Amino acid sequence: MFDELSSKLDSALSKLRQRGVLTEPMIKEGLREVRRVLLEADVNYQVTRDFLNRVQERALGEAVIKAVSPGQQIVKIVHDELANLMGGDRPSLTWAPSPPTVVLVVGLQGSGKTTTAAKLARRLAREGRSPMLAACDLQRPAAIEQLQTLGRQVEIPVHAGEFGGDPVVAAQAARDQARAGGHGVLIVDTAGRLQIDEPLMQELGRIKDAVDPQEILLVADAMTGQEAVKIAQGFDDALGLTGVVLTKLDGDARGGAALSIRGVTGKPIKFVGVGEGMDDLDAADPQRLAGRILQMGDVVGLVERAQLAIDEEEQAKLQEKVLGKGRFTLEDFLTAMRQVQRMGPMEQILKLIPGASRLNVPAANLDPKRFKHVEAIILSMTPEERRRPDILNGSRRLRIAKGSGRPVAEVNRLLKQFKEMQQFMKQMKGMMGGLGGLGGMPFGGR
Ligand SMILES: Nc1nc2c(ncn2[C@@H]2O[C@H](COP(=O)(O)OP(=O)(O)OP(=O)(O)O)[C@@H](O)[C@H]2O)c(=O)[nH]1
Ligand SMILES: [Mg+2]
Repeated sequence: MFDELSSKLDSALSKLRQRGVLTEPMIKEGLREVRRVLLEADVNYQVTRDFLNRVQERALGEAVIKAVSPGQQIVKIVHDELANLMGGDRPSLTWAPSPPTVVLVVGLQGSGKTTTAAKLARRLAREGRSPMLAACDLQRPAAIEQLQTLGRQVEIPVHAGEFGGDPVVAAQAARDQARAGGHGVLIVDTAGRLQIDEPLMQELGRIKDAVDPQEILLVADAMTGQEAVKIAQGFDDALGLTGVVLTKLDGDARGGAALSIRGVTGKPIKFVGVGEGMDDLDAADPQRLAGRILQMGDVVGLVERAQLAIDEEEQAKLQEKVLGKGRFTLEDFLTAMRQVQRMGPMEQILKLIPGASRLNVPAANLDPKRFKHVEAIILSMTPEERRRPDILNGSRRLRIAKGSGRPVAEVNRLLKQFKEMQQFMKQMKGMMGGLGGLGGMPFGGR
């Protein structure tokens, strides 16, 4: 998978990796080579440009980690940004509030729709979703048979429409049957064409209207590179896709489709086909895909650990402040906040904290924008003010408000929250006598 892209990226980046010191011209030179490699792999021009701008910005701006070489740090940045190109987080399917969830599988002829439908059914069966398949490609008798055969192979029931019949009627009947049979998911296989044309889109549009699918997945052949991106755009314009399944990644696909689809269409790759077998469908994990493209897992892991170590150092210092003798200042507050931010989206972190869902934190307070505002306010203070917020009188607050571009009321609110937090920490200190962890960070409830 992506063999050529991998080895070329490797040689482009290994030059950077080998140097002890990296100057700006060296970085730019190295990234120019990365650019060439990406374009050769048929990655969209605009996507490549944005990608390199982000990498360069980070490479020039990021704090140097002493434990690793600058080149290794760049490898990690490239890795992260490759994953970001493909969406960053692992995408999931949307489930209907009342079953069955309908998944419409669409795509051009020979892209792998029927195979993917059966693979997906097997996958979802293993997850306990009790799927059913619907054969709604009624143009060729062989198409119906193919799905029936695959259905038997993966032991999933198939509702087949009648050869030459109306696929809309067949899809509706399949949905009724799935509902009656208590199936959790209905996967609808549809007909393909050689290219996007009006009759196909109209037919798919009618099926969509009739069965109201939660997911419309485009199955696209990764070997076609940029062409797959164009096809995805066409299908999205006509139907509104919820995601893409890239097939034939086991072949010598160059990577262009995988790296461009999300950037150009905004649609996530949800699964990837990696072979003809019924188990050859992987959930598309951008981190893992990035790892496969950039086969430098050792370097990425090394930098991650070094970053983690820095975080741990900071955290130990914080903990000392919170529970030990030190005084918790606004500076520490900022550090803590940045750490929390680095962990990922607030909602996800909250899910990990037992009982946090009951805290009823208003959604607006979890907004990363709010973090930015708090950061701007604290950064507009002098170091003295950050350490001793008591000196912040009215005129100082006004100056900070102007400096940060936030209303005075917000400055006041932050200071009030900070004070509450200091008090809370004092209590904790009393309770815990210096033991235990940092505890819950306040998420800025009013
Ligand atoms: N190597 C490989 N082959 C695949 C993959 N997915 C599908 N194929 C093969 O691609 C060919 C076409 O697959 P189908 O599932 O029949 O494609 P389709 O989109 O349903 O085709 P039509 O119904 O004719 O439009 C078959 O030989 C599949 O085995 C994959 O991920 N890797
Ligand atoms: Mg088919």
